[in-house]
Amino acid sequence: MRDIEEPAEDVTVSAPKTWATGAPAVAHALTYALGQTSPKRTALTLLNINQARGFDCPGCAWPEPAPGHRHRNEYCENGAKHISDEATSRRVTREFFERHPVDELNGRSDYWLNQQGRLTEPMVLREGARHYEPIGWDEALDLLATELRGLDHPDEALFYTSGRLANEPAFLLQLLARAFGTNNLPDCSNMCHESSGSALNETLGIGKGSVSLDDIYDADLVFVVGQNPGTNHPRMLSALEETKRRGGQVIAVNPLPEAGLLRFKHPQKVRGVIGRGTDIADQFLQIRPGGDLALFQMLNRLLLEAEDEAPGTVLDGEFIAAHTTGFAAFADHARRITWPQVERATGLSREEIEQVHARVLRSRSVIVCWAMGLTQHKHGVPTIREVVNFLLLRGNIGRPGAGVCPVRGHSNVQGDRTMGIWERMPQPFLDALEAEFGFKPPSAHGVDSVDAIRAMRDGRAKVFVGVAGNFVRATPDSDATERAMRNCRLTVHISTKLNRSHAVCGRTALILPTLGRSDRDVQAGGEQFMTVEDSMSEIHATRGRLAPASEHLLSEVSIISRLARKVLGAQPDIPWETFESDYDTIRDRISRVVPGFEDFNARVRRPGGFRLPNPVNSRVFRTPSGKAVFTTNDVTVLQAPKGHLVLQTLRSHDQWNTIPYAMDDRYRGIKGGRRVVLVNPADLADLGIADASRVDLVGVWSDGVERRAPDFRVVAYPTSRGSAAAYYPETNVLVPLDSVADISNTPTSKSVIVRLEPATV
Ligand SMILES: Nc1nc2c(c(=O)[nH]1)N[C@H]1C(S)=C(S)[C@@H](COP(=O)(O)OP(=O)(O)OC[C@H]3O[C@@H](n4cnc5c(=O)[nH]c(N)nc54)[C@H](O)[C@@H]3O)O[C@H]1N2
Ligand SMILES: Nc1nc2c(c(=O)[nH]1)N[C@H]1C(S)=C(S)[C@@H](COP(=O)(O)OP(=O)(O)OC[C@H]3O[C@@H](n4cnc5c(=O)[nH]c(N)nc54)[C@H](O)[C@@H]3O)O[C@H]1N2
Ligand SMILES: [Mo]
Repeated sequence: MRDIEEPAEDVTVSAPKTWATGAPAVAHALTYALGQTSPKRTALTLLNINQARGFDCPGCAWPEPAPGHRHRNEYCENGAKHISDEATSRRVTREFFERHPVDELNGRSDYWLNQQGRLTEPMVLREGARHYEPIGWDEALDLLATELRGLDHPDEALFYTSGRLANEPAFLLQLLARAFGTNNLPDCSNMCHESSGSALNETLGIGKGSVSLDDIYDADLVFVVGQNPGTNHPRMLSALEETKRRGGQVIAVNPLPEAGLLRFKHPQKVRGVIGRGTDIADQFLQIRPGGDLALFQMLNRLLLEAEDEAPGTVLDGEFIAAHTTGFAAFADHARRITWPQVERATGLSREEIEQVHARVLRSRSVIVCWAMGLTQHKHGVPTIREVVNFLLLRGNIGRPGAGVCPVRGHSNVQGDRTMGIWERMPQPFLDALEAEFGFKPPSAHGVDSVDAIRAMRDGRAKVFVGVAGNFVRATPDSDATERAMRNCRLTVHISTKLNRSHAVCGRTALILPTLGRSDRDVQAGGEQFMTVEDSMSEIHATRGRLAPASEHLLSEVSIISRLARKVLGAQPDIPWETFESDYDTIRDRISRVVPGFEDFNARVRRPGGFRLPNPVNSRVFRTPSGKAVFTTNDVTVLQAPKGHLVLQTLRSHDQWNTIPYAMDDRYRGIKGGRRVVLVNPADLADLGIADASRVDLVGVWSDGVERRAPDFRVVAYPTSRGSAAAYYPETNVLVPLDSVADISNTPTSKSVIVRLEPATV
């Protein structure tokens, strides 16, 4: 295979697309797959995605239809690219590390590092060395165990995970951390749906979505807010197409006219490939960033006023009286929101919002879906609380076709939380661990991702262990984070592919290569499978089918189990060796610790698996009052100072989180480069900046530190006034570490105040 070259930035721009998917998407996926591996391996890989006896697509957490209702190709263009990226035939060998010293790797792009292929054997970077060198598994794990045991306090260790981890290794990792004595389990969710968890736990008593796929199909009205499904959850478009076919409507709320929100051509149906496709959004609200709280509060005021006019016909009075608290204070507050406030916060007209209100009145059942456009703002938690208020008013919780739908990102990010990957797991979970394993887990909360960076920066954390993920690129304030990582005594990454976190490391560093989702996993007890939980609480098995990328790889379960034996010894008495050889024995333990997993091994073997109960769907709310909670939330108007813009950092069509797969963003009409900033033409005119000119993005934040992302090409683009958009992770350098969402501590990646300066390079 030819050498990988650093991609050149040579941007061309055409008009954004008004529809998503269809035949070109299938072709794009196949081209990427065939660039990574052979046609045979491509076929074997793609045909096993999301089949009942295959593996779960790691592309996103959108659920699969019930077995029997799946397409032979139940995956999307981007899922296929993602899995081909893992199934690549390219390999990173010890010779590679001999050729490339760490300081060189450090200067390489995320794209180039990822394109080198799968990691093949454990490597160590010894203190003062310039190159990673091979190390045996035993020695590598001894090195890590010795460092962990030598710490003054278990809280000096950090165990980061990303939502790629399946349930079994996730359960073992939190067990290891807690038996070792720390709750320091930061995860990618801290930067993702933490605001959803915070808001939903407080108001509904459970931090998860309540709807199923059938609910989506049956809803009269679905809101898609702060989400770009055409790129990030393409299979969601098939579900919305079904909603429309059954007579439902869709309202999209977004600063950008994203292709998938407008029109959709189903790639696996004839009418999708050759026809015009389905119009998805019946109404598109081009909102200003951060305006959603004001929008939903005004919708709530309008509902309250409609009820005044026709008492007993608009609100679900019975539901409110029987199942909620806080209504009076909420209503009093919501009634006071004014049109000028809402128009300023949202940039929407009164007429548009009244039109939405009319649709809401006509709809018996309503669902609100959302993703990063709501969660990654300073007021992300109050915004989602206001969404809950909106649904509670008409009893749109706990009945068919209605409910909350935070659309998760990583394929098992929700499952990891269920398994105990959380720095603040509630006491009943810790008690259940104690009862099952006979040790007392620490009860003091651990650190989340942002606090983990602070802890490393301040020398309070000394050993960083990352299982999956790419911590230094996923986190905010890249310069500060890189300094923090370098401040560690030891950094360790359990990974499938090379990324920048391997190059920006502690004084000593380990790379521990592991099996991916698509790799066959054979242990002493025979061939193993693992399990995952999707965005709608469905639990099912995932089985790799491909020959592993190298004979030296260990599964995540093996690595964690072997490490645990070295770190913990025989105390407490946990059968790590048995766990490693037979994953059923892990599931037995899970079934006794985690509610809803009774009879886990039997139920997960049924085709399609099973769904975890969500008490909200029986209108049981596990809040302190036992009722759903109405809240009062103050409206924020997000406005950049004169001469500045509100920048959101988002994903292109050709990337998977921190990893670009190619330099294009097809639906937005961008080709050949990632250093672009999308700005409304009227704002460009106001700022006196020409389309296609080159600028630096300069962050403005109260600490006075200048944060600069150099050399971006300006693209005049129909984004809402006053806002701009550019890709993550190139722009993470602009997100201040201390700029976080209230309550959830999530970095405010969707509202970074910047100005554009002529490029300095
Ligand atoms: N192909 C692919 N699939 C993925 C991923 C990937 O990188 N690539 N990542 C996975 C992960 S981990 C996640 S979390 C999800 C992310 O899925 P998304 O949340 O769809 O991802 P983003 O690209 O961050 O897009 C945010 C969307 O919110 C809009 N937005 C920004 N600010 C606001 C606002 O204030 N209000 C409103 N209403 N909208 C706003 C943006 O214009 C954009 O359309 O996707 C998952 N799936
Ligand atoms: N500015 C800005 N920052 C953001 C966001 C944003 O929108 N804007 N989004 C945030 C969000 S939503 C998220 S979820 C985080 C994502 O943060 P992370 O989850 O930390 O990042 P990923 O890019 O998904 O991690 C990719 C790496 O995971 C490893 N990997 C892949 N598959 C496997 C596997 O099966 N096993 C193991 N052990 N390793 C594997 C590979 O080595 C790969 O290089 O980023 C956050 N950061
Ligand atoms: Mo995410």
